[in-house]
Amino acid sequence: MVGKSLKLSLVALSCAQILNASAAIASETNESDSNGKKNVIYIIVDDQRYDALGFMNPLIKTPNMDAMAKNGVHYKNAFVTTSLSSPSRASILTGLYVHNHHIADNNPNTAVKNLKFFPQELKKAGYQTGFFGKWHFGGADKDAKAGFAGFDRWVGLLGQGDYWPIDMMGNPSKLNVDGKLVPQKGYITTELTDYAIDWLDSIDKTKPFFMYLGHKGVHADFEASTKYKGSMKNVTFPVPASEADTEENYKGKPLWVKNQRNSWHGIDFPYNKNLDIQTFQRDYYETLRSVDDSVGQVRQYLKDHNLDKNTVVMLMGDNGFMFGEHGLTDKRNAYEESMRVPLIAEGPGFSKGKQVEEVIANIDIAPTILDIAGIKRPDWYDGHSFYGLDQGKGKQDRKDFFAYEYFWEYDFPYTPTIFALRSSDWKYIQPYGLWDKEELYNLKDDPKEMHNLIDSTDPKVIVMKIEMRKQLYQELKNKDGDNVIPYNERNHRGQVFRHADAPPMADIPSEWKRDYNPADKYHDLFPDSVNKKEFVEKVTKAMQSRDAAVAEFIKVHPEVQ
Ligand SMILES: [Ca+2]
Repeated sequence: MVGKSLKLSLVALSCAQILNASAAIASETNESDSNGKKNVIYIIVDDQRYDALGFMNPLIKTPNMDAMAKNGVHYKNAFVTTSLSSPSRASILTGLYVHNHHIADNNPNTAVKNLKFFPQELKKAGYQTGFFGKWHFGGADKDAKAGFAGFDRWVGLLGQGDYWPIDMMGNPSKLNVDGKLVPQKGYITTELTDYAIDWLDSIDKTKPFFMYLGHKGVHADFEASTKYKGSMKNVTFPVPASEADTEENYKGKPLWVKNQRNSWHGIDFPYNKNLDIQTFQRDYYETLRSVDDSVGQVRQYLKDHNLDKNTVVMLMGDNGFMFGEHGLTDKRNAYEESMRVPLIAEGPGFSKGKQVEEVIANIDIAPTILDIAGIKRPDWYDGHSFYGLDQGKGKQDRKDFFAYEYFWEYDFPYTPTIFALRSSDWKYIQPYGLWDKEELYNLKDDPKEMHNLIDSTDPKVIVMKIEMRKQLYQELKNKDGDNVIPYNERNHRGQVFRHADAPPMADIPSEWKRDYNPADKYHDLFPDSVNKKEFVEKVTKAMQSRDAAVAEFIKVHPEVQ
């Protein structure tokens, strides 16, 4: 088995990173936590992509999230190990990869009953615990009541919930409040915040608390509050260079990527609508502004009640979101805009105004929050704490890579099962179960993933490919040491519609095209290596002379019948 770090200088820490870390140790002092246990507020925003932050994108406004980053730590390289609500949220609450918690998609799943959630550990340690908003995995949100998953107080959406108090069937929307269905009264982001602040007001301030605030915003279809509707009408967003349907953009890309353009989650037929992606983005960022207001209200409450010095506030997206990159919308795939999320933390133990470069994943949230609460990391966790990492602490316990896994859904059949390994500088992607291309990107040189290096003949790149494939396979083993693919019962055809004026499907890659009896027909059945070309030439030559050798053998050994 390969060790904690990919054994190549290509992924080693740069000198600049080491210097930054040393400077951090020298200059930072923690705020006092002498008042006892620290409180934690974890805010999870639905589908917030990594750069949906005002300080990263000057076209948008998130002043309260920006203030958090200024007062805390911004983890620049934060990711989810599966870019889909249910699996990602299950990973956040259990500290496990999907292949260990088994919540593979958004459908109901009885596996949810056997999982151990980190708030249960907080509860045991004397924390008051409150859940507000979107749970959305395993189907548990309908039956949940106070006590479920370690939460004393439960105010949950049913499924995805609704922005306004009318559901998609035209009926009144309901919230699950401690096991009772209660009518939703107003705009969901505001209402959830009110419930959360009422709870903060009601709890015993002499005891520690943990609050999980899971917003519906900013999930599609985006519906901004009346306060912000139309507030971005004059904004024009840049179009990603990878969006155009050009030969250059799809050179080296898997066939499924081009084929997904004309689908529910593709730029040519998004949600089967004639959708203007500029308007779509404006709606997204207008909707995000109410979420940002919510962050502001929570932070203000902490300040007003003198709780800010002893309360960690952490903000994260549950997955990224694509606005046309590679011709795609939505999420699920392993490209950066899909799997990368915002992550900011402020409060006791976190530096002020610092950026962390190290790779962090959603499986690290549970051990980190337990660490903040002074609780030992459960030994079954896949993730590791990043508390103190901004000051150089705990680096030895962390890997500089993680596995990405997405399991094919019959609902949205154009995105295949995808396995990937993301290190600090490189990404290897493998589609599973279909005849298509692998991908390898040097993210340092190619952050937008435009140049697939999988067929590179550079020996260093070949070694990287081999190493990353091996490491990925190791990382995807479950607790029993098996590589297993989970799946759910199928009950419908899925979103298969394509627009009638479909452009042609992706062509077979030119490097795969051959005439009859190609000399290298066994090339791709031999393991890859730096010397593979010479090896295959030798083997091919030997195999070509095989028939003559057999004829010679028969001639020399007439006695063999
Ligand atoms: Ca989501």
